[in-house]
Amino acid sequence: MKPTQATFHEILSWVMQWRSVLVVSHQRPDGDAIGSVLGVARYLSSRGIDVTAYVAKPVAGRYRPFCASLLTVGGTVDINRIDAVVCLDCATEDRLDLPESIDYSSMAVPICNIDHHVDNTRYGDVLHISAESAATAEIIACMLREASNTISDDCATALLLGIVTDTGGFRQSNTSAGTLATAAWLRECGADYDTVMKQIYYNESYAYLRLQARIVETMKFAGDRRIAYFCITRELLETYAVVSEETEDLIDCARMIRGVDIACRLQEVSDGVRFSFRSQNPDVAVNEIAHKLGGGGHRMAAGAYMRNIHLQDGEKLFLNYAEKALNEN
Ligand SMILES: [Mn+2]
Repeated sequence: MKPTQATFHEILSWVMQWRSVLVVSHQRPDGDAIGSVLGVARYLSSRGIDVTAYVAKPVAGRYRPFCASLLTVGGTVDINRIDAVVCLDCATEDRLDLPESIDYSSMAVPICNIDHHVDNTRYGDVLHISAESAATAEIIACMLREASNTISDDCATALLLGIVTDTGGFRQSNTSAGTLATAAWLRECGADYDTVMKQIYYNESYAYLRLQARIVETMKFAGDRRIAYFCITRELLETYAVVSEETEDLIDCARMIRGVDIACRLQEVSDGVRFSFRSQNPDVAVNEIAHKLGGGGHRMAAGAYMRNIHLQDGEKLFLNYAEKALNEN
């Protein structure tokens, strides 16, 4: 039986009962994943809990200034010395960014699942899923705010990083009054707003900007120009000397074009194609397109990963589903 929704108080007292906790998020962690992991890890450490904050691979350079020495990057974790695992911002158990030494299905350790993805599979033993929250970091900040008047400045900075990145710097429609109030509270707690904004929005390499220019120049359109998309080949990344971890936000080039309802980035990877989708029209749910391609996500932001498929075939599939999605509206 799937666990029912726990209150903030229940979640926090459940987590605080353990001596040693592993905190993880999803593979290819974004700002919310990293901010959530760091925020929880800092809070639990300050309460005397032995925390392992784990990511399997080095995080993108822009996030590194927030990590200090807190993150365990790669390697093995001895599950026998872990009392509980806290999973953050991860909708499905198979996307968890666990050490290779740990197999989810045979893991006998209790699990807490905190997330804001509408399609979360409700795995784990105790959970709090809030699809209304803009970021998992927002859920955590609300939880900590209920428990304490204040949190440390670096815990607040980590959570602010999560909220800023998952709202696109407070530009996206998921930014509610509650999101802004929570961000304001984090700033009162001493969150370093300036560093977060500079690291995320004023921190591109010239190589990246050149690639962006190329993508804008060669943007493809369909569906009466309501669909804008581009393909990133491995050759293109090599030519521009940009690593694939840095390509996440290029989709903004497509979505910011006036009249575009569906933006998509198709990226060629070693064994298939990775898709990111953004909707600019509340009536067009891009997670429905993502589901058809074996992925998932939110109505306005989603993704998919198809193995054993060529870029051209991925493009055809995407166009077919995207045009259908538009015709239904
Ligand atoms: Mn998130």
